[in-house]
Amino acid sequence: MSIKSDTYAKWQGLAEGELRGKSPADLETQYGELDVKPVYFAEDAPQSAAAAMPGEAPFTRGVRATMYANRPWTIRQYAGFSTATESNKFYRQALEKGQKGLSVAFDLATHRGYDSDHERVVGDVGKAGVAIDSVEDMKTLFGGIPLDEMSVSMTMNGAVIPVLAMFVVAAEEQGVGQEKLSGTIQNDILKEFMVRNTFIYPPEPSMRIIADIIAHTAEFMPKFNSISISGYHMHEAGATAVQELAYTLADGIEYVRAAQKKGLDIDAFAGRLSFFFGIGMNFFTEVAKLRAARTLWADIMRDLGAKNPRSMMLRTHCQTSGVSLTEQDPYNNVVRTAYEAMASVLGGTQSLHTNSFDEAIALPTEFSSRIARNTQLILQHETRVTDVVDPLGGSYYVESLTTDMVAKAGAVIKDIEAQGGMTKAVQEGTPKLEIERAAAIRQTRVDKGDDVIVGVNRYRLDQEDDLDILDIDNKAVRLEQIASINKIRETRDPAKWRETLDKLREVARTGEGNLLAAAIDAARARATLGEISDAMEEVFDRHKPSTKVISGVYDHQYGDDPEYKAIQSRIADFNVEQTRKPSIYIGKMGQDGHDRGAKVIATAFADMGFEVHIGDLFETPAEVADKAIELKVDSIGASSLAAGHKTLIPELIDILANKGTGHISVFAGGVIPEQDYQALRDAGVADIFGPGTNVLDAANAVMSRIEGKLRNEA
Ligand code: MLC
Ligand code: 5AD
Repeated sequence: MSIKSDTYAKWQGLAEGELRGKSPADLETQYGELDVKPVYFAEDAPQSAAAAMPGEAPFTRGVRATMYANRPWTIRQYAGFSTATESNKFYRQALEKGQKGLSVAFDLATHRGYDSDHERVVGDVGKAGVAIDSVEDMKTLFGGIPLDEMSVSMTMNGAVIPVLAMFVVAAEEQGVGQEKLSGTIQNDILKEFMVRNTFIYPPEPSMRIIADIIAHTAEFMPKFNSISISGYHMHEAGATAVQELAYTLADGIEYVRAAQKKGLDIDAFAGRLSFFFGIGMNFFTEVAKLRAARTLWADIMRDLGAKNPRSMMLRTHCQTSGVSLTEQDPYNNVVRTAYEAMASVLGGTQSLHTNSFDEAIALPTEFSSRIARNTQLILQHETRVTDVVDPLGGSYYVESLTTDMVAKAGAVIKDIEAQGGMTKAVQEGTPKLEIERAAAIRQTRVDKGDDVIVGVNRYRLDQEDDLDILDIDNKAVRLEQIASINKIRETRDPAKWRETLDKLREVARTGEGNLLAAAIDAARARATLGEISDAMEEVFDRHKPSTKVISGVYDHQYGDDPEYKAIQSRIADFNVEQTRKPSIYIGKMGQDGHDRGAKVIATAFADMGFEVHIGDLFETPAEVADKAIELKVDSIGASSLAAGHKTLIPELIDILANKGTGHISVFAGGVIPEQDYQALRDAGVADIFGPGTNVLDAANAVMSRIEGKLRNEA
């Protein structure tokens, strides 16, 4: 919104006196789609703000009349690693020390519907979360935790049917009926196709799964939130605040429609839809984003036919931003997280995860998770921000930003709807590309120093201190998991097992009956996660993503920048000398779907002049080696963000050597702890690019290596 009135003109006059030749307009700024002035007045805020009531639709000021004055948000730290036994120990300790709700992180094998003994998950078991193969694991995970009292969130999307089924059966065997379960399942598949990439089935059957879960929970699990419609991962992938807001609510509309199509009355399920947003460093924008989200959702739901005010409430979990945190000078991350937590709370979140300061390096240790949890405890108990409802309500700036975001995101949603809705948009891939464009722009701003990151592109330390990090022995976890899967297979009743899986397959094929209900029976009969998932895959198939890369962002943002021109002409010279471009294969191995980094590198390198081949997600080292050899590339960039690097990258180098193609240089990039650098170098990795690496520096390093190799051969 850009109101430039008499008051503003008067201020401009005063400002000019201080600016010594600069114009007040030079102080205006832009956050993506939002134009921001250096000062706001009453006239910038909408009139309606003056009387807006918390606890009343459209809930701009919060979903409860009393908010934290009556009950603070839930401190809900997302965690999970190694085995169910280890994670259970961690949860119980966290709850003793002030955490209020649980939030389970599963490993990538589980996410993608593979048992721990599957050949495609050798590097992933127990790494980025806890490994769950069966009901027995699930029972261990919640041992000593009364599931009728503790609300449990589970971040699960692809393998949502077996995981929720196993949760229900684990509770049942604890003596807790499903009607008593409170918690949330993420169950948000559209954003998986867009950014998070832990889908299993194609979009259509995936949407049916969601509708089945909404139907089942609405009937049998009234206290359980059937979905957590998530913008967080878009945020992490580089989306602007307006994109995050618009795409998330547009996803929400699709889920409501999918459930309505199943014949459900909107007010029967809408009160249990929940949301999830990422909260980054742009403090006031993030506060306004949550206020705008509530405002928009209430309107959307009314338009979709909701009558009950509860159906119009946007209740949300928030997580502080992982991408805003740095590998360099990592204790700075404590400060960043605290500001982000404050923004989440001033925005009115219902539940919050604060990241640990070692986020950009590894999974949290006991120490770093204690600090993260205490960040929230201090906020709740010491700062007094909980005493007053929506304390920023009425701030000219915040109200104006809120209105602006409602308008901008509202327009994007309208546009998506006019073109056929979000499922269609996701299938066409447009939102994904828009987010990737925003991410690439953001990266160039950081590389050029336009956006300051303390300790990375400014005030960098000469010498970084060592940091203790959590290291998981995934080989040991895998062996342990395989032993327990084998035990289950030996001890279960094979007839019952076969019968329940056949039934599940039939429900999938005919569309009659509920997939979750059928899977609960299969879980009771001790079918494993992989088996339940496979039964559905036989009918639904496995989704094969296609990888598109945008181009031109680096060229556009850098223009005539001398360093950029230098690397471009270095590559152009190579092209003249060798009569071909230097080439790189960007590979993502294992079940790690975090592809923002890989996409940014692919875009940037292509703009600079490399021949870039980007691999499919989820390849094995052997598949990457075969493609790289076939394409005759000079180099491979292996991007790893889920801790599989120590297993997968050495394996890739071995395969290349065994095939007589050891001349292909392998680079590693992503979240790789300093402690692992030597082992990777010993394995033959040419260079390692951690978070915060300047992309131009990386390109120069790759060029040096390629040119060096050619010189040696000559
Ligand atoms: C709350 N209550 C009040 C109140 N405030 N009652 C009276 N006065 C007040 N002021 C009541 C609520 O109505 C509710 O009861 C109960 O207290 C609990 O409060 P809540 O606000 O609903 O909180 P909570 O139970 O914590 O639920 C929050 C939620 C839920 C709705 C956002 O969906 C949730 O917990 N989500 C977490 C999702 C999560 O952890 N995701 C991690 C993703 S990590 P009632 O009866 O109304 O329910 C990830 C990373 C990755 O995705 O990629 O791997
Ligand atoms: N334990 C704790 N936090 C995790 N995250 C991801 N996996 C785990 C885990 N196993 C957090 C990180 C990451 C975000 C997606 O969730 O903050 O950025």
